[in-house]
Amino acid sequence: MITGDTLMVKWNYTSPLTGTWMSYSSAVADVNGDGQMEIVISSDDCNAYCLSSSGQVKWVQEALEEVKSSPAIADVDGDGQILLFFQFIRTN
Ligand SMILES: [Ca+2]
Ligand SMILES: [Ca+2]
Repeated sequence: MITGDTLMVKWNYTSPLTGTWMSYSSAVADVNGDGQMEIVISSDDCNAYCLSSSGQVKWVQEALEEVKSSPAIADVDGDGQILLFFQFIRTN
């Protein structure tokens, strides 16, 4: 995360499985409806990560396949519940 005013790195997060940077753009939204924004990150380590605004892991979702896209987040049917969309590449 980089501050908007000084462009200083505030914190960063690397895959705990590979130790590498996440390859795709992140998405920012209040995914659990608590009024605080979360950062959702796709990873080619076969997981999706949800981080707090301070960089703490809130959840990790195993994807079984490499996640090959940035997440999209929206309430696509207008019921107040948002959905997270990821694109995977099946290797077999
Ligand atoms: Ca939230
Ligand atoms: Ca919905």
